[in-house]
Amino acid sequence: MSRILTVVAAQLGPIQKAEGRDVAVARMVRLMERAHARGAQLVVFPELALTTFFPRHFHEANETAPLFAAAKRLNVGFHLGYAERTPEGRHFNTAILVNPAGQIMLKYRKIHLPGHAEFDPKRAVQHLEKRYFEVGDLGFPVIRAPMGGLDGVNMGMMICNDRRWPEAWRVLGLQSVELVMVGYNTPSLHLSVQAGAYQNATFAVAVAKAGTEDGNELFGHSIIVNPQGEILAQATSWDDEVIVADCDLDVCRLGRTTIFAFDKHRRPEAYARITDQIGAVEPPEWQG
Ligand code: CDV
Repeated sequence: MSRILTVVAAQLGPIQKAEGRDVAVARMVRLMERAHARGAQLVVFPELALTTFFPRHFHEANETAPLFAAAKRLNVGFHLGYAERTPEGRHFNTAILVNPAGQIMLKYRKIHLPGHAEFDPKRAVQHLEKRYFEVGDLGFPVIRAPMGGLDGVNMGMMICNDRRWPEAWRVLGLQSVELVMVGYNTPSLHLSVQAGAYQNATFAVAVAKAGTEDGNELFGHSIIVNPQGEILAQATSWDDEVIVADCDLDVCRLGRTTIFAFDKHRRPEAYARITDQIGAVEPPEWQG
């Protein structure tokens, strides 16, 4: 029996600094409607989807109400990246997974924050994620929850730069993830999504903010990838666009029970450096 979930990557074109979050949310509602017309059961939006990439302001919950209403009306789940401010005033680069009833089923806070914390006069373009956000404190969680017509789908998330780190994928893989959602604002790179999906026998949907945003090029190329690491669908524009794939989640079992049967083949006793060490060290010199 197959377990098919129809997943849509809802790529967003650029959101300029002057553009209000209400405008971005209205664009996202239209994308959700287009996704629904293509049979979507789960719609995935990019990282920091409500604003231009650099978060100079933080979202208020009520501004996303139209998204929750559209999800209910269309009976689709969605994934949304946004800049979170907690009641205590802490800031995180966050993604949530919401079911059609509007319940938040999973929250993830970005762990790998690229860039720097202070203004760098040598850089033409600043990347101040370390200034604006704290390192995520929720680990890399996976939840098994109903989605589409399926009783249980194992879903996890990462955000943009996280996808470049195999450790992030493996932590999700070790929780039997079947669908990884990745929102990004990036100038480059698919390989890590294809490799991560393959090495952990999971589907992945990687969704871009695309085009020229506040003078900066964003890569686009949103993709949906299968557990063989093959691209099932890819965006072709630099604008708002939906791409769709029917993901048969039972396909994940093939990799998991053969080449990547973790319980049979992993050798954690040889991996200590991964958790004991942060930076690389030099190898010993050959004394021959
Ligand atoms: N939003 C990101 O995390 N972007 C980073 C930077 C380095 C461009 C990335 O890895 O894509």
